[in-house]
Amino acid sequence: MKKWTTLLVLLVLVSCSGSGGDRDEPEAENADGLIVVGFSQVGAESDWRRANTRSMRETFTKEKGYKLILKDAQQKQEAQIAALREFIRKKVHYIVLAPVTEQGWDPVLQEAKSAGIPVIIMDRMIRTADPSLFSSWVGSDFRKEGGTAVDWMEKTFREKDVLRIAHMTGNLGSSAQIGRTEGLQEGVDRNVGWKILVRDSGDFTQVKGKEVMERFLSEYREIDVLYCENDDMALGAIQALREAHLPFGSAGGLKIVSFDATRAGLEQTLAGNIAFNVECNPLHGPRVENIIRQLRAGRTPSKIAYVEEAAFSAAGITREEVDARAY
Ligand code: GZL
Ligand code: ZN
Repeated sequence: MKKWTTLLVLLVLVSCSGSGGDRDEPEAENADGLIVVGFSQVGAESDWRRANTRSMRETFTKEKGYKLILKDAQQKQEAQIAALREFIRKKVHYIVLAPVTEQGWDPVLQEAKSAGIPVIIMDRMIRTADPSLFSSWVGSDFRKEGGTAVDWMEKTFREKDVLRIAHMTGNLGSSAQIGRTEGLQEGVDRNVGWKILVRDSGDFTQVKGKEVMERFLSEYREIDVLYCENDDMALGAIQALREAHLPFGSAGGLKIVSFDATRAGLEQTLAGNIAFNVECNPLHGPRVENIIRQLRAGRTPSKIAYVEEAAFSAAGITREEVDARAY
């Protein structure tokens, strides 16, 4: 009797170990044949970000053969790294990363590469010594966005000998902040009369934008331009200006330059409260899907793909343009 029992136990053990399949290859398809996309999103800090998330949800639907796993990191890099490790454990087919800041991604991207999972970077950029760690990046040319704003400032304030600028930045270390700040710095280097009175980060949110603007106004009464690196912070600054009963926009006084051109931002531009607004297009879902299609077809997508972006002035924008906006 003893001999048979041992044999039976042995058979059971062998059959169990076999059921795990080949543990180091991504599953070709998951249970219901869907392509599983793990998406690590910065957060939900702004209208822009929420539109960006919507674009991804609308693109990667079950009907189109996808399963989207979305993780919101509340603007914390360590939460994004944990999300990527979870995607690797789950053996997703593709990872999409919208990196909160540019530095510190190589170790976790190396783990994804070792697991054979392609990574697509979207929106902001990463700094890496090893470009093989990601398949493709799609996003904005943030420095060009800054340049567009500065071109408008040079034209608009040509006669002013001195231009006193308050600079509200986004998340420090994010590509959007780095590029838009570089654009302004190039303008300051070119225009001897431009003075940056004060600089602080509003973290791309409306609440922080209001707080920072209140501080700016408590320290400086004579500000000609607020160079504000997204619409949500600009909305906060407008609240602060209203509470301080200070003139701004078409009423004269301080002029606001902003970025994103979200619907709320363009409503303020149409109302004359924001003088100039540089578009930052969040609708990256279809672009990311196009990259995944190329990878699935065995083609090599372009490493870098910038999206075309426009700009709107209070003087030129129309109601039709605002109503036509997709986000
Ligand atoms: C820009 C994006 C920025 C937006 C902000 O592509 O990274 O982050 O300008 C958002 O609104 O928070
Ligand atoms: Zn942009």
